[in-house]
Amino acid sequence: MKITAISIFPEYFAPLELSLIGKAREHKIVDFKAVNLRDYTYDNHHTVDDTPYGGGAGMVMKPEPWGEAIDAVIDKSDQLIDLVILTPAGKQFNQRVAEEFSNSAHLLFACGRYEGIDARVADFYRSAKNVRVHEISIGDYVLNGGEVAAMVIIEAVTRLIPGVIGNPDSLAEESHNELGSVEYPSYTKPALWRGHAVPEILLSGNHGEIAKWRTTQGKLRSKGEPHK
Ligand code: 6GU
Repeated sequence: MKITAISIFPEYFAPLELSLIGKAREHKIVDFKAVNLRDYTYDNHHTVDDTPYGGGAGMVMKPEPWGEAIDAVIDKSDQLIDLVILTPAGKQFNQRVAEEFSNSAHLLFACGRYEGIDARVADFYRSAKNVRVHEISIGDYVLNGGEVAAMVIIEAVTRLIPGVIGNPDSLAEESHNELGSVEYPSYTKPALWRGHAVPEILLSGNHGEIAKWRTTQGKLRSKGEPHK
């Protein structure tokens, strides 16, 4: 999978060299590249934003640098590109979307700052060949820019690619694979710690009863109730 992130802060993506995605890159499963949006400006000040039409507070990112930067990525690619425009007004990211994105050949993240990217950028690429546009938010709160959101999505998506996670069984069992279910609580040795014992059922060796207990506990947890 190719992953490209366009941003005015490409250094934000340095941690992707570490940990999971680091491994995925080493094994050539994921090819990540951060692109500096300012490389696609032509004025002396490398301007990427301007005041909003219609008035109001804040600044809007100009469409021209975005168009140039995205075109440069598209022109170098012969694959279908999933252009992910990060905006708090987008569709909320979840595990279903992560699974969809994990099948992409090329994820291209447009990380906006300020009051977002001129809306015509999304409109333009919606009618472009070989591009699918996704406007995505990672939750109901406001971040200063899409960079951290892109990192969240990259981590959620890349770990679903075969070969990125050491033990694929840990993918099959984990939280959110079924709608509304959240993972059951986990315990390891010692069996008694600071007066808190591991639930007896887990020591019973009865795998049928253990599976039932875990389902119940997972459901309690997903309602925000503590495990019993
Ligand atoms: Cl994708 N961007 C920004 N700026 N804020 C957000 C977000 C994205 N998702 C949640 N809040």
